[in-house]
Amino acid sequence: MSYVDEVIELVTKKNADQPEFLQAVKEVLESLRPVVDANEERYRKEAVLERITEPDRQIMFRVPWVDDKGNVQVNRGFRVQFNNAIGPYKGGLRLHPSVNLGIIKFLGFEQIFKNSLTSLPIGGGKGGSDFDPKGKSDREIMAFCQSFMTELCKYIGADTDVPAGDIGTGAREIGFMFGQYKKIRGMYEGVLTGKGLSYGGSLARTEATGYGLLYLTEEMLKCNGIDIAGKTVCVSGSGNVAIYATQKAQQLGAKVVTVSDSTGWIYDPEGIDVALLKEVKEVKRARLTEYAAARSSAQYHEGRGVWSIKCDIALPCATQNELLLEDAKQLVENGCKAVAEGANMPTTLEATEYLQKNGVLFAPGKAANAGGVATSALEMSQNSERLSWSFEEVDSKLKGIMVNIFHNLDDAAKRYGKEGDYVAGANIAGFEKVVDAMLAQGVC
Ligand code: NDP
Ligand code: 2IT
Repeated sequence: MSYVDEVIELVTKKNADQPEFLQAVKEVLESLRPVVDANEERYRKEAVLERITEPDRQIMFRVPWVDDKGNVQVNRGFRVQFNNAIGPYKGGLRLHPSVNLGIIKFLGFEQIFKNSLTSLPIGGGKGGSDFDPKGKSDREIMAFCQSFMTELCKYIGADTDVPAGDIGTGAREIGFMFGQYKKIRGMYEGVLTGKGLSYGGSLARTEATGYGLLYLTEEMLKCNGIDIAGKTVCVSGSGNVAIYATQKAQQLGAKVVTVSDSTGWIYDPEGIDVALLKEVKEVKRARLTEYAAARSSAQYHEGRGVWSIKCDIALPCATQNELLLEDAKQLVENGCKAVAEGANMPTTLEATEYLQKNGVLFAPGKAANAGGVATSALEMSQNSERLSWSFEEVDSKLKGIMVNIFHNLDDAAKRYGKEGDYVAGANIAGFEKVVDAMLAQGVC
């Protein structure tokens, strides 16, 4: 049995109850076959794959907090510190009722390779809680965040592990967590990224994931002879990533005609009104029905359905496994030319394979959404030198990083005879740097 097959079997046995983690591991290891086969003896001897698929540590803790009725609520908190071969652990905190250890492990595992692709010195980690921020008052959010940080602060620090936002964690939550860290540890340091601008945040971090997604997509299209201007785009989600992806797509001359949330979706053939979307989602924290009520060209539909709309480019920006095989078939039938993942693992393995086999350009999340964490690393640099850079400076660095990521993965794919397979390219390019560092540092 090949080394890759052996490790897939081992990881499957050890983590049978974690389907998302297994999905992420299989996708990565399958596409690493050419690299692993070429180095099989050394990698097997050093147990490289066993080590990279097992987190350095997994922290789980109780998060008690008092709701507005005076009742004590208890949630479960997580931080998975996966791999710090190339830098301190770095990755977001997800607050969503679906959160469990397997989901945090899948996200932490992906983060290792994503962070390596940015070319910046950051290792992989992820955390969060099964807390549901929906419908909670600001005071309840603060109570939860303070309790969460009271425990988490024992394990993180500017040079050890630097959390940030993800689903359900935005500027408000980062602010409450930063305040609690400072109070307990007595240290004013860049322990979190995505901070507000008045206390150490970076300009352009809010926009970075969505903007970065479009910078990479534009470069991928350009290298394949396609101009993004004039193209029709379907976006899913309506959170941080979706909003700024929509904004940048429109700045580049494309027309975005859909967005969605967990209850329904909007088809707006005139093009999404970003200012209105921001008002509904960032300010009012309301449902998309409010967007439809305020705009006559918009149609609101219950349930899921954005991938049924004809488009040239699809940008899934909501959550994992939201673009299924049947959606991929529909996109191909409608002439879709490119899919770039703003979310983490939004496309199932079968859907990815179908898109690639049918000639759709496919940019995987670990490359396409790396602009968020890359700009977080730029926030860390600014915190270290106690300076803040202008929006233009951060944005131009972000663009350079995204263009560079595309060329690195394109080159890696070509080196292993997999031209145009950007999934393999991203995994190989991300893996090579981490493994080099792991081998140099010995068994640890
Ligand atoms: P937000 O919380 O800002 O927005 C999430 C959006 O996705 C909302 O519209 C939400 O709808 C929808 N959504 C969430 N869960 C589900 C679900 N189970 N089913 C259907 N819709 C859902 O999060 P972000 O925009 O920050 O994150 C979106 C994706 O991008 C995630 O996969 C995240 O891991 C990834 N990502 C985020 C980065 C960042 O910097 N923020 C960086 C890189 C990747 P509703 O409002 O109804 O819940
Ligand atoms: O998935 C991701 O890359 C993020 N949620 C951003 C992580 C970060 O540290 O900025």
